[in-house]
Amino acid sequence: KVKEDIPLKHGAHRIGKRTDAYMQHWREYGLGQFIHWGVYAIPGGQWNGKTTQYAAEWFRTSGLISKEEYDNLYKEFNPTGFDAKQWAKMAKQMGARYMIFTTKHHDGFCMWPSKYTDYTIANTPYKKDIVKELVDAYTEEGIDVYLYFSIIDWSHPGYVSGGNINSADIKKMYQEGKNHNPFKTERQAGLYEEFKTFTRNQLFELLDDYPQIKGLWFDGSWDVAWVKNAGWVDTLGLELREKHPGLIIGSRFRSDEFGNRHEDANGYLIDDYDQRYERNLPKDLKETKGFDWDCVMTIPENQWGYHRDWTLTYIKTPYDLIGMIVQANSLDGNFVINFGPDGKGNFRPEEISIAKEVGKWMSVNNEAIYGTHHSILEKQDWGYSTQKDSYIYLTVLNKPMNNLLKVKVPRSKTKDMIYVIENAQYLSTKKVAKIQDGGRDKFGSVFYDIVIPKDIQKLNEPFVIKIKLKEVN
Ligand code: FHN
Repeated sequence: KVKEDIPLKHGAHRIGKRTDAYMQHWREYGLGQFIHWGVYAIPGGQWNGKTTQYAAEWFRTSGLISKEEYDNLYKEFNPTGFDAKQWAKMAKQMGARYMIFTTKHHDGFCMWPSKYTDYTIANTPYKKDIVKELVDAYTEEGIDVYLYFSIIDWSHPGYVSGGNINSADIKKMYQEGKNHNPFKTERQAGLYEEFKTFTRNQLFELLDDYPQIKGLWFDGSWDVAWVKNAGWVDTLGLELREKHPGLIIGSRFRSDEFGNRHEDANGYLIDDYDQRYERNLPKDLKETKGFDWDCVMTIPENQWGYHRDWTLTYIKTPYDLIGMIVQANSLDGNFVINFGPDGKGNFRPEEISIAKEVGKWMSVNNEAIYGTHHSILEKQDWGYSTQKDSYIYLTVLNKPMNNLLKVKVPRSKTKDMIYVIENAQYLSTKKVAKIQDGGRDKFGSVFYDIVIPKDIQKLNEPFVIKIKLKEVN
């Protein structure tokens, strides 16, 4: 028996993927850059000789700095080293095709001169509009810009958290219809109305001021007060889309009326792509449920903003990140690497070198990433495969000890036909790959052994073999 959908007022507005050109373009990015930058970059996780182990962009809550001290940091924000054009060049060289920038993180500090608050870049010694500089510079380099916007805003008197809808007890209470009221007083409830108007104004302001942007990237929408306003948020989303045709918004903006985030009560994706993958990747296509998605990834374990001490956790290597770029694209997602510049506007040397290494690899192998999707090959131990038209890209992350790469090619869906590899070539050397018959299994899959030559054996990095399949009988 087919389960009937629950009628929802504020669930998904579409079943299945967006099919327009804007979203098709989004799907083909492959690689993006995230930048977390704000006044938290000044302390960089340290204050009066003490270091927070926790995420540096949450420093206001670290207990190492008083709220008052933190809220006055902006008076020192003067990133004299900031060069938007250079940042955009670095992103371009890394191979990023979109960029997400924190216009406002949870502390509420605005990197643009918002007219709705004084807590902005305009009132720092730097004065200039950082969002504008970045939007212009990245757009100039052909990199699409998305604006990160935190719903949580600790600087606004009307902002109330009311708890996290992700916590099991709150979610249960909410879903059972028990009145979980996020507001302790009526005055608080009234002030929250002001906060909603303020949030709405700021979002329209961003769309007005930076019309080139392609989308808004929301965060902090797990707050119960926001979730409680699902209907209002839904309308706001529709208004934003009306104002900015093609606007792309992920699943972190709103919930349905039952407090479900990302997927509504019927299992449909809310808004344009799944934003659940933060510091983790789906393991297979089944897990993605066929949704569009991107994954945002930190280089240390969980530091988004600048933290002075990068010895606290493991730091991902360029090859860790390249492996993840390929994994994401092989599962139809985009991969986004986060950077956290310091208080002067400089990227730390480790980030510069990672961007260079990733860029070096991308410049040779980006054909395996841009515009590709999951391939018809099943996941194999040597790495991941992506596909574009009839070409399949095998990205080898685990080189076999015997230098014979066993590739399993599936059975064709056409009766009595099988797939054979028509030709194969290394993307880095452009040389033809030597292929040997590797046998068949009883299900009709064909195996090939690709003989890895000396020059590729010597490589100390992932490599790509581009193969073309042909159906024969
Ligand atoms: O709390 C934030 C965190 O600081 C960071 O901005 C990430 C990026 O996705 N989002 C939140 C945690 O989910």
